[in-house]
Amino acid sequence: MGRLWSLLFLTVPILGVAIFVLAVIPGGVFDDHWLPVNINEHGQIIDDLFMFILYLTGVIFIGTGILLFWFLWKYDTETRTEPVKYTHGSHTIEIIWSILPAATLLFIAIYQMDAWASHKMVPPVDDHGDPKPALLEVTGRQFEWRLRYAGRDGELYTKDDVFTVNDLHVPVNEQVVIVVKSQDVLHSFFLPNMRIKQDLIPGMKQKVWFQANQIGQYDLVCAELCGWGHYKMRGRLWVDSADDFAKWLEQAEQEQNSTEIASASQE
Ligand SMILES: [Cu+2]
Repeated sequence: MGRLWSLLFLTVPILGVAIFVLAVIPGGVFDDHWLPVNINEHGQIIDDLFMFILYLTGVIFIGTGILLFWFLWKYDTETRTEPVKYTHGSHTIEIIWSILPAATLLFIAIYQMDAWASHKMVPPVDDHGDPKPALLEVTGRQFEWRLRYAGRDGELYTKDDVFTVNDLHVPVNEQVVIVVKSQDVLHSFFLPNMRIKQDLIPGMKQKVWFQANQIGQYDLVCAELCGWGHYKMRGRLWVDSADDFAKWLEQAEQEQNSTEIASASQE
């Protein structure tokens, strides 16, 4: 009976590894269920980091899985009747298993510095080397995304700003900078296809940036449990051609102006 348990334990690493293998084979059974398609010019560095950590932890997982099984199998109580011997352990092995993980974590910390810099530290610049102005501001609030576009003058927080809700439009093949903030509680601005995820902290303005390289409609979701309606805090990301984007913004502006006129004439 004891050995049956060790076999049962073995199925966990075997199943785990099988899913790993299926998931990383391009065009495989789980190919579409692993990472969503990357449409950010600068997204590959995140995927590479992810896969590197996946392979590394995968190897360690297989090793410890096999070790666990081997101990269970070898020291089965039904076949081994001699009493347990206690030992004070091995100083050398303890040193090795402390240094190895420390060195591995240090290596990952150094290895990921470029990815961190490109996504969090070095915002895009314009032709003159100045920081590129933000195209829009996104405000997370329970339970929707409020968007404020810079409008015609290309400057945020001016009279011609255009307001929308949940439908985030951006032009393709262009560096886009977005100011993100929260109005109430912790939210997380998540564009899975852009490999962008930024926690929003009330009272703090932050910037995210990306360059979409594929036209289409994608997800904009909140990745922080922010209240009862968290599940429906879902927007859409539209990557448009430059022309379509300009048309859409103009239309949004017209709609905004006509409702303003309508509400003003009712007063
Ligand atoms: Cu939220």
